[in-house]
Amino acid sequence: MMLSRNYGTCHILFLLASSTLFAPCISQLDSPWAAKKRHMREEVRKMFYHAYENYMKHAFPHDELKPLTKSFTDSLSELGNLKLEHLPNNYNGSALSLIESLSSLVIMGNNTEFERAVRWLSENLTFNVDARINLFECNIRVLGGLISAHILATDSTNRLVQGSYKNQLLNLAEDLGRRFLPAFATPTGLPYAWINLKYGVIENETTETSTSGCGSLILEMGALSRLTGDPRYESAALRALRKLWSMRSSLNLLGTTLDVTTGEWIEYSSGIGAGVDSFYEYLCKAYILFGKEDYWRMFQSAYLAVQKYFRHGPWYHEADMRTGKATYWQLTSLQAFWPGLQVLVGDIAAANSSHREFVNVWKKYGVIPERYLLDHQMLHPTEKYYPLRPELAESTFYLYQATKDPWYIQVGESIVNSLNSYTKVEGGFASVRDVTTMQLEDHQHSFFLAETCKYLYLLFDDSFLVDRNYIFTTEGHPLPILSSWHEKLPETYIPTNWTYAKGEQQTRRASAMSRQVCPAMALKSGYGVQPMESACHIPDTRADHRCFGDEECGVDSTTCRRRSCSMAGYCGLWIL
Ligand code: DMJ
Repeated sequence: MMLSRNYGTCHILFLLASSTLFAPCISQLDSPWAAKKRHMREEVRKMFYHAYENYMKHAFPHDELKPLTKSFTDSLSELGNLKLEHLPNNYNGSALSLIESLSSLVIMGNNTEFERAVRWLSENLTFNVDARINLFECNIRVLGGLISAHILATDSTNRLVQGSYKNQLLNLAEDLGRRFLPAFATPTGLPYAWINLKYGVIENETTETSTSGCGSLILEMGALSRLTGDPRYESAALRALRKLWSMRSSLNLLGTTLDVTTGEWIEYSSGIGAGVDSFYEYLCKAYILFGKEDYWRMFQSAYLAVQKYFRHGPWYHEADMRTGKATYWQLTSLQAFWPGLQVLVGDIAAANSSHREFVNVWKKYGVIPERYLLDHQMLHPTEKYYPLRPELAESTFYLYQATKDPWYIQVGESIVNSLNSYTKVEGGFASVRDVTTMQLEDHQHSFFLAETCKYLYLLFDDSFLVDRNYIFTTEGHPLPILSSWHEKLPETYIPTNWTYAKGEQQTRRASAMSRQVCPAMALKSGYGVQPMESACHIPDTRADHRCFGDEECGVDSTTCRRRSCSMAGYCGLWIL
C-alpha cells in the first residue's frame, strides 16, 4: 500500500487514477460514518484480542491455537509434513502466531505488548531445529513477520523499544535467511519447496514446487539484503524469479507446479488462485518497493495475460498456459485478493465488479467456501471449508482506500458480524469445516492475526498509514517505501510529479504507475462524467458485465481495446 505524504490526515493512495480520490478531503471525524467506523474498529480490536489472548494462554510458544480444544499445533513444521515423532523432545514451536501478530499489535497501538513480544522472541527464538519447513510459508510468515517488526521497532516515529532494542529481530531474520539459502542450490536456481532448518535440503527431497513458491520471495529476501547489506538473499530470490519468468509461454502465461531441477512445468493449467496468486502480487509490489523497471515489465505482461485469458466478466477461470484455453471454471477463496491488487494498478471498476461477486458469495454462505464450481454451480465436494482467510477483507480495505465509498464499510461490518456469529468460540476463532453446516474445525490459523484482523482494523481506522508510505506483504506485514531501497525515488513517487489530465467535468490525476498501465490513452480526455478506473478505462454500461451488444462493453482497462459482447452475454476481450 502506498500512501502519499504531505496530505495531512487526508492521505491518498497515489497509484490510483480514480476520480473519487481527488474529491475534497472531508475530515473523518465529521463524516456520518465516523461513529460507525469507530464502533467497528473496536469490534475488530475485540476480535483480535480474543484470538491473540487465547493463543497466548493455550498455545504459546507453539505455533497456532486449536480453539475448540484450547490446545496447540506446531503447524510450521507440520506444513512440511514433519511427523511429530521426528521432532526433538524439547521442540516447542516457533511462536508463529506471536511473530505474525507483531505488526498487528503496532497497528492497533499496543506498543507495550509489542515490546514484550520482541523481548521474548529475542531471548527464546531459535531456528537451529531439526524441522522440515515449507520455504514459502516460512518466508511470508516468519521472515516477513520478523523483518517488518524490526523496521517498526526501529522506526523513530513509533516510540518503540529503541534503546533496549539491539536489532535482535533482524539477527533472527538473518539467521533464518541463511538457512533458506541451501534451498536455492539447484541447477536452475529455483528453490526447493521444503528445507530442514538445521540440515538444509534433505535426501530425496521432492523437486516439485509451485509458481508462488518460487516467485513470492523477493519482498522479504530483498528487504533482508537491504537491511543487512548481504546481497545473497535478494540475488537468490531474483534469480529464481527471473528463471520462473523465462519459463512463461508465448502467451505470457505460467503453470502452477514445476520441477526445480529440470525447470519443466508439471501442471500447465493456472489461474490467479492457489499456487500462483502471490507471484503476481510480488511482481507488482517489488516494483513499488524497489523501483526496478524489470519488475514492472514482467508484471504488466503477466497482468495483461491474466485479464486476457482468465477473466470472464467478474470471474476468473483457469487456462492452459500453452493454448490459453479455459480449463477449470472455479471460484476459489484465495482469488478474492485479486481486486486488492487491481486497486494498486488503478483498475478500480474491474476490482469492484469482482469484489462484488465475492461479497455475494460471502452473503450466500455466510463466509467464502474454499472452492466453488462455476460450471456446475455447486460447491466443490471436498473443499467446503473456510479457514478464516483474509482475502475478502483485504480487497475491501483496498477498495475503500481507493473510493471512500461507505458501501465497503458495510461489507466490512458484515464480514465482522459473520466471523463473530459463526467462528467465535470460547477459546478463540475456529475455522469452518463445512460452509453448508457451519461445522467448525479446531484451527486458528496465524494469518487470522496477521491479516484478517489487520485488514478489517485498517478498513475502519487507517490512522497507522497517515503520512506513511507502506506496502503490505502477501501475509499482511507492512514494509516501508524507502528512497534508499528504491531505484527511482523521488521522481515517480512524489505527488507533485503526477500528471494532470483534464476531463469535461473534472480534473483527474494520473500517477506514473497508472499511466504505465495504458500508456497510449492515459492522458486522453473526453470520458465525460463516467466514473473512471484506470487511466484509460471506459466501464461497461451494466455493472454486472452482461450485455446485449458490443456498444455496452466499454474499453478494456489494461489494453485500451474496445471490448465486445459474447454469445453468452458477457463483456470481454473475446478472441474472435
Ligand atoms: C496467507 O498465508 C497469504 O495471504 C498467502 O499469500 C495465501 N493466503 C493465505 C491466507 O489465506
